[in-house]
Amino acid sequence: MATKPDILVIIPIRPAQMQMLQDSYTLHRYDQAEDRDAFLTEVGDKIRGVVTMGISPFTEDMLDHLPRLEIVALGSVGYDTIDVEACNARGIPVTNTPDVLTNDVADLAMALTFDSFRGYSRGERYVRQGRWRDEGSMAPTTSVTGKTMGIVGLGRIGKAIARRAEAFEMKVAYHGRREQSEMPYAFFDTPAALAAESDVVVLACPGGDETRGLVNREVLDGLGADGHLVNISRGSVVNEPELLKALQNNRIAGAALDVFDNEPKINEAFFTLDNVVLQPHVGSATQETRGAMAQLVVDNLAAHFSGKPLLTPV
Ligand code: 8YV
Repeated sequence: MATKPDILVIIPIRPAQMQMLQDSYTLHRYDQAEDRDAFLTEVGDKIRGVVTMGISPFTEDMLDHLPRLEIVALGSVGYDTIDVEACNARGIPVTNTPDVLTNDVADLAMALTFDSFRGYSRGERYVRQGRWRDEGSMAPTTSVTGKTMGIVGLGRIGKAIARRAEAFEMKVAYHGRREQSEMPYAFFDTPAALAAESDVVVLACPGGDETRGLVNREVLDGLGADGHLVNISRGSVVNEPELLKALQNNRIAGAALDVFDNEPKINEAFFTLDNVVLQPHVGSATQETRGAMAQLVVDNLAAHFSGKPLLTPV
């Protein structure tokens, strides 16, 4: 019997799919190692595949420890922490999990938009704290109908958000690397110009160096005192100290965030603000979608090790 290929698990996938990996490969649990550097040095020579996600660094230095590596299979759509260029330069393909998470992430973007405008989370706190009983009705909030949503990054997820926004009778505009003239939405060539025209800016672009700090003071001031920011992309896209200042001084109306700098130990200044909605990075976190994402990891590895074309190479 042929020996099972050795796989390094940097971030595990769902239990059912981990079991499938266990059946077909010899797994080396970097995620459970006490001394990770020593572990990498110890097992690196035999590793042929890596399982990880685009929220954990995978660097050229790690590649140097993996001379027989053939494939990196990500359990995420994002790959901003993965040195894809260095992998590809060594002929190592990287796979990710597009499409299967699009609807869930777009749903969260809409839910956050509604929450920021209509104050659902705030309302929930208002009821639980007995304030409805003691103080009477909560102050009216802001309607979503007819407002303009500016989407940064009109990729698969951005387009799914746009379709939902249209169904809620919002106007849609966007900023991205290039204009997509086939799309029926207004294009703005800078995020600040988009923000100035938008009631809510929704971030749906990839993270990484290209978009780092893209939402800066100028963009926040473009949104203005009635504007909202929704982020379902990566914390790195926002200059977080500037966002905090804008929220603290009510220079924007509100923000609804699924992603942050330094997750999960996020800046606790957010905890004290009433004009921000906070979620623990759950855009794709449904049973269905996380299962489908994990299955793509299994299927991409199976395709690779049986000499078939990869399903979803980056
Ligand atoms: C998950 C994500 O948080 O796919 C991504 O890029 O950010 C999310 O779907 C990720 O898979 C880690 O759990």
